[in-house]
Order: sequence, then structure tokens, then C-alpha cells
Amino acid sequence: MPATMSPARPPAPSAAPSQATHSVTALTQMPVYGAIACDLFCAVIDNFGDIGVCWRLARQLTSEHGWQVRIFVDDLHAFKKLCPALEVERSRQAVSGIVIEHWREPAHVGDTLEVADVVIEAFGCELPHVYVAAMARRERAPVWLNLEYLSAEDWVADFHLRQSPHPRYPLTKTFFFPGLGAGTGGVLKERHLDAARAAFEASQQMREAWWRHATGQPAPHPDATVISLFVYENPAVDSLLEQWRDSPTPIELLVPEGRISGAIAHFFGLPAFPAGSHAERGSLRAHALAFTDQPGYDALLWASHLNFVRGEDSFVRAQWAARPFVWHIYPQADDAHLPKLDAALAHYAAPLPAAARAALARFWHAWNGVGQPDWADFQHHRAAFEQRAVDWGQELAALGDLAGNLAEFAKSQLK
Ligand code: TRH
Repeated sequence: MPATMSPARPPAPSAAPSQATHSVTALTQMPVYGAIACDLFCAVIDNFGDIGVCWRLARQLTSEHGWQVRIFVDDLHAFKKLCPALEVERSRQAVSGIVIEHWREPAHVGDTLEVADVVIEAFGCELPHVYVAAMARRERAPVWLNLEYLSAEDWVADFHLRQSPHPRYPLTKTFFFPGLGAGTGGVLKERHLDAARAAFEASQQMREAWWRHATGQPAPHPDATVISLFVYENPAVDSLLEQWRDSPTPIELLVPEGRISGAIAHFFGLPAFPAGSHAERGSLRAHALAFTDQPGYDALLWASHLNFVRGEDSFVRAQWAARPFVWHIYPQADDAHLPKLDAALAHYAAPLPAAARAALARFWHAWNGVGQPDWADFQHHRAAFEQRAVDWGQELAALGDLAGNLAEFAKSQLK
């Protein structure tokens, strides 16, 4: 048993039974179907996807499964961008019933050492050695999961839930793989998400309010194609902006402030394109948006007809938005990302008619450095892409959502 344990976690969320406590002594005695305590470790490599996925998972485990979650995260500034309530100078705080510890150094485990029932190591980040040693001393070993990055490749199903014994301690780590196909852990999807989207889509008033709030302007004319652009720097962007400028119908471009903003500014001959800016050339009108919290980002996807997304979490959100999307995959050395792009296309695009499938692949490839994007070609197949987006959302939902799949697996191990 670990030497010192603290009972000092903030109160459990309302869904959690009140007998829950976080001392290891108490945890070993409490029924496993009580409030499961979970520690989630997240090292931010870059951008927002690492913490974006962890924060979403933590909120779901808390609000939908009644778990008591504590996140260790090493970059509170990145976290604050998508969780504005966070106070970056605090080393420990609670937001939405979730305890957030600033993981200040690799050895840091909080002020006092506590080990949870379920320990999630996100994306292979290394747990503090002292914490692993305490896991091994715990009367009942915690369920130890390594949450991996999302990939649509076929091998993922073979590796999902594979176990790896620790070389020194009597501990076993299980690899939990998100995926787009059967036999994987699926992807995150909140229970309320479809209803929230349906409400947004059904309410002209909500959409008007969104436009006013996000852009400071009224919703555009219904003839306009609304496009959101959340992407990395991209050499193909100028060509696409030119095609949108020359489009026969109006294009309204919504650009969250970030890595592409410089290129947008350059295209419009502006020094910068900060949130609140607007620019116009030909048929193209662009609006720079402030970075919002995660629910705010979903609303942006719903307000658009087509979404350009990137990385991991926005890629998933675009699928739940049930609109056509273009994926700027996170680039890796030696083009290792390209097979992943094709694997996602294989799932997503397979049932499309051959010409539409080829057009989608051409456009996604061009957006990821192979060829030039052809907007007219993409537009030509828009109706097929729209139908496919709706069907795909339903197919993907059949895998179950990742938080639910993970919770179920963890509970089966705690029995
Ligand atoms: O930010 P990303 O590029 O993140 C990542 C990381 O780079 C990571 O290291 C890498 O491994 C991974 O990609 C593949 O893209 P992603 O994953 O889409 O994360 C962005 C998050 O930001 C997502 O949770 C949505 C959120 N977001 C908001 O909350 N508000 C916003 O206004 C916007 C634009 C995004």
C-alpha cells in the first residue's frame, strides 16, 4: 500500500454515489460499481488534439458514467484555449467536477500520492515512476489503459485490447485503440450530441444568434456555401482561395484564428487576420473567428455546409456533424500519414458511386500535398457527399462511443 493517501479531492459530480473517496484504502474497500476513480495523464505534444481528446473523454466519463476523474496535464495554456474556465496559474483545480492537476514535471503525481481504480495514459505518455510503483503496491491493481491515437488502418482491430505485462511489476497495461471499424474502440461521441445538433439545425433563431455571436454579422444568404477552415499551414490554400474567389456562387469562409491565418491575411493583402476580421474578394467573403470551447466548435461545424478539419478530434467531430468534410491529416515523417488518410477514405468513401469516390480521394489527396484541389470537381459531387455524410454518421455510431466502450471494458476488469 502507498504510504500517504489524500482524501482531499473535490466533491464527486452529482451522478457519483456519495460513499466514493479517493484514498486507496477506501477504494480497495468500496464496491467497484460505485464511483470509479480515474486518473488520466496527458502530455501535450503540440496543438490541441492531445488535450482535446482527453478533456472530452474526461467530461464524458464524469457526466455519462459517474466516474470521478482527475487529469494530469503538462500544458495548461493549450488546455485553457478549449476550456476557458481554467486558471493557468493554479496547480490543482476542479472544472465541471473534474480535478485538473498541472503535471509540472515528469515525476509529479499531485501533492499527495493517490492511485485511482482506472489509470489512463494518453498517447503513450510515460507515467511517473513513483506512480507506477504505487500502482504495483496497491492492494488491488488498477486497470491500466494506454489510449492510442486514432487510425482507420486495418491492423488497429488486431491490436485493440492487447495486453502488455510490466517487465518488473505485477501490472498489465492494455492498449485501447480508437478506430473507425469493427473490433476497435470507436471514437468519442456524447449522448446528447445528435439532439444538440438537431436543435441547432431546426432553429433559425439559434443559427442567427450563432452568426451574430461568432462573426458579428447576420447569417448569409441561403445561396451561399458556408465553409469552415481549421487546418495546418497548407501550400494548396492559395489555389483554393482563388477558386472560391472566382466561384459562380457566394462562398462564406469561417476561419478560427490559428495556423492558417497568416496565409488568409496574405491572400487578402492584409497584415494579419485576427479574430473579428472580415475580408472580401470576388465571390469569397472570409471571417476570422475566435477560438471557442469545444461545444462552440461543434456549432461552427453545424453552421457550415462543408468543414475542413485536421488532426484527430476535429476530424471526428466533422463526422458527427454529418456534413461533407475534408481532412488535413497530421503530417508525419516519410509521409507515414498518407496510408492513414487512405485508410480513412476506404471506410468513409467506399459506398460512394465510383466517380464521386474518386473525386473525394483526389480532393483529400490534393489538400494533403498530392495534386491540386479542384473545387468544381468537388462541387459536382456535393449531393453524393452530403448523403454519404449522413449515412456514415449512422454507420460509425453503430460501433458504440469510445467512452462507453472504455468504461465497459474497465468495469469488466474491475469485477
Ligand atoms: O490541434 P490538432 O492539430 O491536434 C493534434 C495534435 O497536433 C496532436 O499532437 C496530434 O497528434 C493530433 O492532432 C493528431 O487537431 P485536433 O485533434 O482536431 O484538435 C483540435 C481541438 O481543438 C479539438 O478538440 C477541437 C478543438 N477546438 C475548439 O475547442 N475550439 C475551436 O475554436 C477550435 C477551432 C478547435
